[in-house]
Parts: sequence; structure tokens; C-alpha cells
Amino acid sequence: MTRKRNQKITDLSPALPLDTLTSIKQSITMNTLTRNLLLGIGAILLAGATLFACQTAGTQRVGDSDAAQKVYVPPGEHDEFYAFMSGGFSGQLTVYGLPSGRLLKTVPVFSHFPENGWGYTEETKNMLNTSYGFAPWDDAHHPELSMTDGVPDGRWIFINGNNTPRVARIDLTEFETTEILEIPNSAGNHGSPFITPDSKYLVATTRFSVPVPNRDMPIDEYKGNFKGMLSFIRADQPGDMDVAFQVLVPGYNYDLAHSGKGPSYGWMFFTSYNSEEANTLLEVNASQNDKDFIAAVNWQRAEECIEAGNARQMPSRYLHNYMDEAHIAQTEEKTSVTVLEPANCEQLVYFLPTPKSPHGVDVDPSGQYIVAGGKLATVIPVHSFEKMQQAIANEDFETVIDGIPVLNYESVIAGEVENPGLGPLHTEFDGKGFAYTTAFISSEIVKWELGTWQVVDRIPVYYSVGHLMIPGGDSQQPAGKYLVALNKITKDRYLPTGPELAHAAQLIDISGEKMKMLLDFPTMGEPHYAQAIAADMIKDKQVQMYPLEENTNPYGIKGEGEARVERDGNEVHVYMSTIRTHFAPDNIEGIQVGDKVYFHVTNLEQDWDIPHGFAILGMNTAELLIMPGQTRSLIWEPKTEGVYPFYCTDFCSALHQEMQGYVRVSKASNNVPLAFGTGN
Ligand code: K7E
Ligand code: CUA
Repeated sequence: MTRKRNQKITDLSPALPLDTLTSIKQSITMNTLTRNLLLGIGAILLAGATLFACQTAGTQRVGDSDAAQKVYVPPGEHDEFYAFMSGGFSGQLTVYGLPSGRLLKTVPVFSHFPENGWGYTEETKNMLNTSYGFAPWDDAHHPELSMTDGVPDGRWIFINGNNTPRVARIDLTEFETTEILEIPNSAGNHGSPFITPDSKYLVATTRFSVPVPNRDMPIDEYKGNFKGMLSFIRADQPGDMDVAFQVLVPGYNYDLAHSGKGPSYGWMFFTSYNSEEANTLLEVNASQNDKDFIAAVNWQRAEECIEAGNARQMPSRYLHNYMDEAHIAQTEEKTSVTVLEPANCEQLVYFLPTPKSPHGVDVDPSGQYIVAGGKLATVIPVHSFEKMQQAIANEDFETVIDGIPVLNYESVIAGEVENPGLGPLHTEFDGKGFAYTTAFISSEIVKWELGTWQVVDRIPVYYSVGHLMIPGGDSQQPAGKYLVALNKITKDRYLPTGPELAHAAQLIDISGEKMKMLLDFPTMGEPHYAQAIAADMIKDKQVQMYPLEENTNPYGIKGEGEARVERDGNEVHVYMSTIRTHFAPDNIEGIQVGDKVYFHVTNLEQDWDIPHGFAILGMNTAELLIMPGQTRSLIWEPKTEGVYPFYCTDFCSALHQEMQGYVRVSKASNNVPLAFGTGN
């Protein structure tokens, strides 16, 4: 795709109605002013500036100064919410504060992260193992907080790897990825990792149906041979994530999911498109049918069928990586998975016809309504769980596909939201009876009322919004104060940065009747979805350091007295310590070209926020960033003789620049004895 230079704002979306365009233009002027306002110091100045703004550019600005105050978190104060944004094609998770929009951290998950050695160190590299080999990149779309009683509980956040199907657990006491599970019989784990209200299961779906088991076969024999797989993963046992069971379904593209709650607890809802089972030119061929399906899966029924022996074990090789007690990633291989077929388990799966190529599926806080984002539909269809139950009881079926009854659309639909904007994708809820849906093509958020299905408000966003997020907005208790729009295209919104421009989050106040734009800020990678939780749920549970006496890394040391260098053939192990403000040892001789040198660096500090770094000249991988009490190891293979300095990379103290050392490398088979100095 090429983009025109100097494209005018009016070229962005010809489909935008005129009043939207006007407000885009207004907002651009407004935002220049907002920025100027924010540059001023303090709220009093802000108030003054606002007066000026009002005089020069009309009433719109009043809302703006209000906005500045609403997002202003004074220096030293904390944000009200943690927001977790997926990194999309960065494969990571980023953490922001709300309402300020301040970036707090990148948590490496599926991708190498040389900033701290994630995926390079001996302790972490197993985390990226898959049955396809080492896979140090992925495409992460959906962060999902663990829940207790239908409410996010702040224990963990999960995120999916879309490309090489995986799911990761991030522990929110450390903000570290502690577990990654590969999903077998799957390709493109998109509809994931949506979780049940009790965190018992999270799910993973096949975006791309594939032959199951995968094998060499002609692609044009897709129909009937390629299959979808809906996986249920045990989520509430940290360190022990596993595929509890899979449900084999027709070869559609399974896109997104959400769990039932309240009355619909025990059910999981999955959108699908390509019910045409096309294998080429999907933009046309998968857009033929007026309706595709939401698959409603009764997972409690699945448990019964498995108990009754109706499932089979399918040989499948997939890997599970987890951090052991010594904080070292271990990989275990799994060799089979429990598979259920709807034909062998009645009342397990029902199809709800849903217009048209639906994307998002979202369940309202009461658990009664199932909202689909029919990206090519002219309405937002809302299914009723109660009506669905009734239709099932009445066997009100249009047809049956592969043992899956297709319910009558008219029998299950609760209502259709008219005039929802173009390209509806995702919906969240405010807990006050309203739903908010993104419209990708018309670049707006549409607020509508549950029950009456009437649109009550709409606000333009900049531009092409995918997901939106309300803290707790997919749970039983949303905090209906803020909404974050996650926008794909920013064009003219920020200072330009070459061909690649940042994606953006926009913070919208939803506490009142009318939505109000408060702030926008650029994001990292492509944050498809995000979740947020009250800071109080997490901030006091933080691990501040790892107790040195509990360090069980086999290469860890408890003090400088244990620092040493040992040779074993051409492997050299350096047991190194770091503490303000030196390394031990800091002079090493007797290393030879061709050696594999392992630096095992233990940070002896026992104080919060004092990591040390380690880097050496000519390193081919990454640095180490070692947390207090922790040991991290990297391999270095010097290729030429010489003297190689190493140093601390994290400005840890006044004498940080003095934290350095040398390694002498001699040619192979020389007489330089192995020696090291600790300065003691
Ligand atoms: Cu709509 Cu991957 Cu959830 Cu992107 S997905 S927007
Ligand atoms: Cu240690 Cu800088």
C-alpha cells in the first residue's frame, strides 16, 4: 500500500460525515492548544490560559481546560489505574498509567528484549521454545487480567501470541512473564486469552483453520479437511498451565471470544467468519454469506462429556515453558491433548447466526447479552442468553452442521442497534447500562443503551479505532469512568517520524452523559486490546528485590568471597558479583579464542530499584540487567585476541562509571594461566 504525501485531512476517510470532519479540524486546533496548556506550570496557570483560549476560539475550549485538569497527575503522585496494552507486532506488553498516559514499563513476553537480556540469557531463553524451535518473536493482541468472582483481581495478566500459537502468563507482583504455553492443532491464536469469571479457563482459537492433525495436503481441498479448534486452558494454577481440552469445529476462521458470566457462567462465546470455508481471496470469498456464526460452547457440558469418556486423546507435540523456583525457565514437552467433537457430545456447541463476518464478541456485565461486532454489518446484533436457552429447549434449529445445531436468528436476537457507525468491531460496557462500540471505518465510538438498543452519543476518534477499553469493561463490574480508544492510524496527530507513525490511545471521559475527549498519547507497537485495573489492586504487592539467601541459581554466589573463574574444556564459567560500585572479579586472564565464556552475574544488592547492568565489548547478543538478589547468565565467545572491557550499563550510583573490568583473551593453546582478580 502506498500513501500519498501531504495527504489532506479530508482525504482520510471520504465516508466521514461533514460534521465529523468539522470536529476533526476543530480538534486539531484544540490539541495544539492542549499541548501548550500542558506545557504551562500548574493548574492556576491553566485556568488563566483557558480564559485566553475561550476568548480566541469559542466555547469548545472550556471542555479542553477541564480535560487538562482531569489527566494532570502532579509530579510525585501516582496514576489511578494501571493500563496494560498489548504490543501487537512488538510481541510485548506495555504498562501505562491512567489518566496521565505515562509509559511505565515494557514487559517482554514473546519477543527478544536486549534491554534486559530476555530471551538471550540462560535463565530466560527456554521461555521462547516452541515445537517449531526457538521462536523469539510473536504478535500479541489481547491482554486479559485474571478474575475472581467476575472482577479483575490483579494476580496475573495473560496475553496471546497470534503467530506461533501461544499464551503467556505475566505475574503482576514482578511484572515478569512466568509461563508460556503453546497451543497444539492451532494456527493463528487470535481469539485469546479470554478468561472465565473465576479464572478457571482461558481460551485460544484457531484464526486459520488447518488440517488437523497438520499434514501435507493440497490447499484447495480445504473444505471439510481443514478444521478449527477451540482450546480451553487451565489458567488458575500458576506454573501448570495446560490445555484442558479442545473442541474440534468446522473449518471457519475463529476470531474472538468472551466468557459468559452471571447467568451465562459456564458458557464461552466465539465469533467466526469465513463460514464459506474459502481458502483464497478471502476478502471476497469469505464475505458471501449474510451471516456467519457465534459459537456458544457450554464448557461445563464439555467437562461432563470428558468425564463420561466421550473425548479422545490426540497425539500432539507442544511445549510448556515456565519459571522454576530458581527463576530459571524450563521447557517441558507435552505429547497428547484431549479432543472433543460436538457430534460425540450433545449440547456442547450451538451456532448463533450473526451478521456479517463478525469480529468482536462481548458479553455485558449482567451476562445476559452477547454483542457482536459484525464488521460488514449495518447493525450491531445483540443476542439474548435467555432466548438462546429457550431456543435450545425448543430445539428451534435452522439446521445442524457437523453435529452443531444452528439456532434461529430471530429466536435468539435481543435487538439490533441501528446506525452504529461503519465497521463496528469491539464493544465494552460502563456498568451503568450503556455499551460503547468502536466503528473502524467511520472512526468513532458509539454509545448505546442496553435494552432499548438506541444510540445515545457518539464521538470521533483519530483515526480508525480497533479495540476500546474501559477498566473492567469486559467484567461484571466495570469502572465506568474512562474509556481508551486504541487507534490504528495517526497521520497528522503527532510530530511525524518518517514512514512509520505511532499508533495512539485516546482517553475519553465517560463519567457523564456525553463522552469527552481528554487526552491522546502514542503507544508502542500495535496495541490491539488493553485492560486496566485500579492501581490499588496491584501497587502494594510489588516484589522489591529477591532475597539473596533464597537465590538457588546453581551459578549464583552469596558474596564476593565466592567469586571465581572455572574452566571446563573450552567452557569457562565466570561466577561474578556486582554491588555498588564494582564487579568481582574485575580482571580476568587466561581466556582463549574459541572459548565459550559464561558470565553468571549475581547482583548482591538488597535494596529496591538498584539493578546493575553488564555488557562486554563485542557482545553478539544483549546486555544483562540483573535485579537485586538475582543471577543472570550470558554466553560470550571472543573471536580475536585482545583485551576486552566490560562495564555496568545502569547508572546505579555516583561511582557507576567506575564499575568496569577487563578480560584478557589470548590465542588458543597458549601459556597464559587462568587468573582473576577481585581487588580483595
Ligand atoms: Cu480487533 Cu487482533 Cu482483537 Cu486488532 S483485534 S483491533
Ligand atoms: Cu552498577 Cu552502574
